[in-house]
Amino acid sequence: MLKLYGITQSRAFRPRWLLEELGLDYEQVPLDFHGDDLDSAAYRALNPNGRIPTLVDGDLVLWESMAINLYLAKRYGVDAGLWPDDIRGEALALQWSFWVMTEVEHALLTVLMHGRVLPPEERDAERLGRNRDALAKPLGVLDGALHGRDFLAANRFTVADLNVAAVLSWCKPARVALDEFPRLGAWLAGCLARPARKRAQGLSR
Ligand SMILES: N[C@@H](CCC(=O)N[C@@H](CS)C(=O)NCC(=O)O)C(=O)O
Repeated sequence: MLKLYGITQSRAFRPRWLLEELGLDYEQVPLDFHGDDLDSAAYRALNPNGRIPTLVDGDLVLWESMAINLYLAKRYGVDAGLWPDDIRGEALALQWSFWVMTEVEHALLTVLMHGRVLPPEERDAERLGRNRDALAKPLGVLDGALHGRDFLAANRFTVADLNVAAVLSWCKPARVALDEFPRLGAWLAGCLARPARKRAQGLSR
């Protein structure tokens, strides 16, 4: 059986959402990034980075949330339509997955940490403002890409949408308003409304 290491309140949410979309049998091993769960020799043998998530599928051990999802979608998601049908769609799935990690993730996580998560005395208003401002450009790029299309890599929801939406799901807790990006806002709401996303996060609605 597939094994996913990492609590859902971490980047392990990304593969967990996809596993729910795929309807596969999997075991989640809820290692936490708080405390010393990730320091054990047994876990470091799987993931020498000491980070979550890690996926184990038979003798394949994979880390990096986007790589895990691209693998799962290609290996198990063709029939479900989660992997694009042609090389053009595959290229777009790679593009958007790399893009969200390099152009969005760091700034959005910084806004989340310095706006909401860190204790008030550890928050840095300058970093918060700078990273909030830095988000305007990539969010505008995504909004523009959704002009005249409903999905990122095919004419249906695929792993490209899931990977980008999973990162952008931090917008709400980070209080990043999307009013200026109406197409992005509507697309994101549609992605996050999927039953598999709610199951992955244990939400009923
Ligand atoms: N690029 C990695 C990042 C993984 C990562 O940083 N995970 C966090 C939890 S969300 C973690 O394990 N932090 C523990 C630490 O940094 O010590 C991915 O997307 O999988």
